[in-house]
Amino acid sequence: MVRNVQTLEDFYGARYNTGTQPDPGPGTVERGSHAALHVWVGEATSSGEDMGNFYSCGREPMFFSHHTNVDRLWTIWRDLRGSKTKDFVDSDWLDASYLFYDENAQLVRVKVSDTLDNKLMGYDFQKVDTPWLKNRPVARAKKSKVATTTAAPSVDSTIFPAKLDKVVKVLVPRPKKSRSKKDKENEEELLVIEGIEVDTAKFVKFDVFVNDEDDNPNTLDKAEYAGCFSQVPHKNSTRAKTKIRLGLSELLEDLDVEDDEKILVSLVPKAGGDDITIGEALFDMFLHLSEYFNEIYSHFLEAEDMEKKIEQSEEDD
Ligand SMILES: [Cu+2]
Repeated sequence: MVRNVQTLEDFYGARYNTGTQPDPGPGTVERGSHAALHVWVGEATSSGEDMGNFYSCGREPMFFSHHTNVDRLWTIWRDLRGSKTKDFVDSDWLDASYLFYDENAQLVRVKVSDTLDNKLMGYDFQKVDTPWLKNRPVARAKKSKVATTTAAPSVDSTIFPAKLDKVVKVLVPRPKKSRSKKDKENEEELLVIEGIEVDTAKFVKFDVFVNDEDDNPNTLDKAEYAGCFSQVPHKNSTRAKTKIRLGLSELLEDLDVEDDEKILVSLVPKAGGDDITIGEALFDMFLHLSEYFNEIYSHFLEAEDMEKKIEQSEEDD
């Protein structure tokens, strides 16, 4: 969950507040190990009770230790950021609040901003070694030429929307190549998979690989593995349209293909593929001078809000 995640949005998930489309896109903290454990512990039925479904997972005692561990991983991630921005500054998020009963059966209102530092809530996690941080995965094939020899179609052909009932391979051109260390610190290179359409009541999962020479890639501990999309089922069935962003700067270094113009992307269905449609795959560069950006962005949101209020009051007049 740490690999290939440089930006807040890619860890926590995309911005979701008034005016945003539903399901703007889950972050790695949610869609990887979190979803996997829900579904793994739930019954092997399509609805997956108790742990494998949103409405029933709280009935499973395991739920509480699982989510405590998610909080612990979240804390480790925040600590690893050192002086980099740890949290969004969007007040819509920080001031969002929820009602809980406390130990005296009194209702208390808790804001998101109250929960970001666990020490303020009166507990801390035992410090454990994190030797895995230093172990970058090894490439199955360094400097692979698969992107120049493959017969896979280019992303600009008409392969999308594509149903994920089998492995889909596509060539994606990069916006920039041969980037310096400084370039990478400023801008994250992202593979964006847009228009992922799924049934919210089903468990679905697909894995994403870059330059993997296998017809059916499935090696998750090698550098070619870029990440996954997965979803814990909800009780109600609706069509959801979402997206994921996968940071690629580290991965391209590990594969030693920084100078290549194109990469070969494999989308590999693992569960419910019959029911997954992919809108498109594209590259994007994301500026992540994050502290600075975050601040500018929050001012922009405030100004936008203000504008809406003025427009509204003009309409009312
Ligand atoms: Cu959960």
